[in-house]
Amino acid sequence: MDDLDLEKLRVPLPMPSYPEGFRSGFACFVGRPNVGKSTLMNALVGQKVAITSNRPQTTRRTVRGIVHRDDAQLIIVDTPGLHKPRTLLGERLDSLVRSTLVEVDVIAFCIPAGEPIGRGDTYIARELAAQRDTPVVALVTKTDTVDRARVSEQLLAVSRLGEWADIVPVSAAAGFQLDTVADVLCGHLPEGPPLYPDGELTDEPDEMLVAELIREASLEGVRDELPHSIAVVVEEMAPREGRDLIDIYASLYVERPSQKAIVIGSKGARLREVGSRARAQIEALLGSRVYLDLRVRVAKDWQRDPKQLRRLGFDQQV
Ligand SMILES: Nc1nc2c(ncn2[C@@H]2O[C@H](COP(=O)(O)OP(=O)(O)OP(=O)(O)O)[C@@H](O)[C@H]2O)c(=O)[nH]1
Ligand SMILES: [Mg+2]
Repeated sequence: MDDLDLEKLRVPLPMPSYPEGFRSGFACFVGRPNVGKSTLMNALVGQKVAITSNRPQTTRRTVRGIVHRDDAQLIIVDTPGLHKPRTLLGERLDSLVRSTLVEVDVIAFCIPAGEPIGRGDTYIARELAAQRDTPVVALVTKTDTVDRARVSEQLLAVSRLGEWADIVPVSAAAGFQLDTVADVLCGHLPEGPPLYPDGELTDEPDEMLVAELIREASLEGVRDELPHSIAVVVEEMAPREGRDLIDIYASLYVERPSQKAIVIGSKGARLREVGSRARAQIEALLGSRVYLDLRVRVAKDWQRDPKQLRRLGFDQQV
């Protein structure tokens, strides 16, 4: 997983010029699973840099998305949803979020408009109150799912939950208040030059984006615990000689043989569907035709096994 040292990234690029008063820096999105953090980051960036799904715990790594403006460069660090960890993977994700919080200029705490504030939110609010040096902005997300009265109620409830630098209602789906969110977050960044080249929307390597797109495709239609059990690794990715085609060899890991059967489906039908959904997304991302070889493998109980976690790339983050 990510080697998270944002300080290393604070090296200014040799930019020819940037306007006086230009701001740049990092905002971290935190909140319970499934509250719309990744969807909101994608909407602000203007491109899908993180996968999303209606399954909790979709995001498992910190993903950086970059918002370019005339007056600022805002680097959003999307994090895995915080919840009570039940596995070693869960614990690692939890500590990943904690280590991210101390490195950013502003924290955005996401709470959905349509759900009552629960124990999970209270727990996170308490954690954030301990980050005394970093301003926290509360974002009430998914406002399109409820009526205006409910949004007002939720704004009030959130204001009682802690001390916030600002509270902003927003809907990524409806494009409501996206500029306001960006304005508010940029207002908390220090003055300084851009940290990423113009137009760069993420610093995720292509292999990682591809693996995530395959995982996203595989989440559709699976139930219960299975989404948690799926991990994807791109083993090899290279342009085929003399052809406008990229060959991608990827492995989709599950934890048990019974899950393997589910993912593959009757006569391989499900796996073929996942492959073609993923391929369409990957071709759009890479701007090239793609041959995707997708194998399903079992890595027994990988979420609880330190060795397997390392193999699947979840070790460098703590
Ligand atoms: N109606 C509506 N749905 C939204 C909005 N934002 C996100 N969603 C949906 O909510 C679900 C969760 O979105 P994600 O962005 O994956 O949530 P997350 O907070 O990143 O979840 P984790 O990565 O699991 O922590 C998805 O099905 C999204 O399509 C919104 O503004 N309006
Ligand atoms: Mg997410």
